[in-house]
Amino acid sequence: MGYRVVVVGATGNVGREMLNILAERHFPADEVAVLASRKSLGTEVTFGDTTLKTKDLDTFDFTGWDMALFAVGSDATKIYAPKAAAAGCIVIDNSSLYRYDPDVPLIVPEVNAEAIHGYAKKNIIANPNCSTAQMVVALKPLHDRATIKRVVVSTYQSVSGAGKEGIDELWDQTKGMYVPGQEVAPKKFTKQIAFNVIPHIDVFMDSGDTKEEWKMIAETKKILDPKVKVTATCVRVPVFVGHSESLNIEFEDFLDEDEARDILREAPGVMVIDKRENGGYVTPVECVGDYATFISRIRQDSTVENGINLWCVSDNLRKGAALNAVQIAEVLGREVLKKG
Ligand code: 11C
Repeated sequence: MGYRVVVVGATGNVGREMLNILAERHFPADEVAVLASRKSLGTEVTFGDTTLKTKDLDTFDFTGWDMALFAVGSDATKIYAPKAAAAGCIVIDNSSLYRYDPDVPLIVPEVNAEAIHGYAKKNIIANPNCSTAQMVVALKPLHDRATIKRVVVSTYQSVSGAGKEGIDELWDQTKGMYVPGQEVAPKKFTKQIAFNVIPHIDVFMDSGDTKEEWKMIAETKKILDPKVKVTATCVRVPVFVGHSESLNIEFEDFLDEDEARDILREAPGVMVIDKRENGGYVTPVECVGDYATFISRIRQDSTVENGINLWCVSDNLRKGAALNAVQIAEVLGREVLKKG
């Protein structure tokens, strides 16, 4: 016997990827329900070889369903996730609403799968921010070997992190640059994104950090180790899919660059492509549709006692969102629900 699975927000970019990945990985689902808001009601979405018609999130009864993968914003999550959880359906939530709640585990399966057992307090499990997910996959095996003290991360985040409106704005603005009179003014982003970069993602906090930067700090502490210090600068770049990160990592113990490369080669969820030659590294367009967190440019940082620099790229809609949520569902099935 398999699972009865709900995908909430099934018509969005992340919801569609969740369905693709559930099918690709042959998730043992006996039944899948796809839910959407009233305005997308009846829209058909693809699940493997079949087509499913969306049902109304507002009236759906979660009773008897094993798990619900939520890919809607925090406002809708606030209304419907507690409803699902109260009906006994375990919520795997992609929004930021529950991530910092001490009674909700925040899981990246390659890093802290064992924390899943904390789900029972609220029947909710949180999925991290995309930029955090790929970073902690890269950091975990290195932390286990040499204990990370501090990470300086600069991100190069694709417009799909800002949803369909972000993708459309980059596309329309880029085309508009070539057609006099059809220039597209910034709307989703605060400045022109075509042929530009913007050092601002999410709202500003009192500290001067943006919320995106704050999330990377808070989530890394919760998932990996509260003792690890992180400082981040998050930047939006004119790339459709795939977040990139430059990481400068300082360790307690010395870690040689060759050993770091060997450790990462063996690490779950990681693919090392690191040749010191033209093109011997991964760029975001090459990671689209893949599961891995790609690591390149691994090298010693000789300006500190125990430092390593590296470059980390991943599909933000997959490892950063839908894939991680499905991996959590797999752990939940294997370690907790144990059906079949
Ligand atoms: C971005 N990282 O690239 C954001 C998107 O907290 O789940 C995901 C926001 C989140 O804009």
